[in-house]
Amino acid sequence: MTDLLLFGHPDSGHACKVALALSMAGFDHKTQWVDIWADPATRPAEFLAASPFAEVPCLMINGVAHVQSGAILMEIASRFGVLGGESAEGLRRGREILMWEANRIGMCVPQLKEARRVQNEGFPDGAIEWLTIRFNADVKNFDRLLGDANFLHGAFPGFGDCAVWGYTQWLAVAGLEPSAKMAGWLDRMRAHPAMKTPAQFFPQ
Ligand SMILES: N[C@@H](CCC(=O)N[C@@H](CS)C(=O)NCC(=O)O)C(=O)O
Repeated sequence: MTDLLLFGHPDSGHACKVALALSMAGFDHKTQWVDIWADPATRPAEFLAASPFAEVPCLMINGVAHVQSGAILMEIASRFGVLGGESAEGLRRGREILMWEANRIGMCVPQLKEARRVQNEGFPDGAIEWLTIRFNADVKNFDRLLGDANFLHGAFPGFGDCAVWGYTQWLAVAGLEPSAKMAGWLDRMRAHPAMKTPAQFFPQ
């Protein structure tokens, strides 16, 4: 039996991506809450030894550390043959969505969420507008990627859907509006039986 331990925090969309994938795959796993707002040096020694940048998520698979949310999602899908990892086509689809998400949504939405939290303090003039313009382009491309399907992987959500969920779950918090297609997808994701709130994924 595979031993899975996920280090994370409810404020981390990157960690939520992995927690959702484990939940959707139905894998039993343990989680450990790591305080991402505290001085990194105060984080648990086991975590600091496993995560080179002291960042979450970090997934221990049979005691071996895996970091970087996209790489972890690919590991889960390909190693266990789940969430798109059942076929070469599903893996390719997921990889393409992961690269796109990391460069686009994963770049602007976390920043806009953080800007709201700190009331724009430290964000240079024009940064919010620029990030918002980028997000508006991302929404149009999300619509193209989704097409007429229910999920980015088709009839069922895959690891690409988990990646995009990570931060789009907080569009309202970031002061952003989804398109109608994206809103429908968010509703379907939220209604999935494996979905949990960030606090449920990472209880303290
Ligand atoms: N590229 C990384 C980003 C991970 C990341 O930025 N983690 C943040 C939380 S969202 C973190 O652990 N921050 C704590 C710190 O930097 O001290 C991934 O995809 O996993």
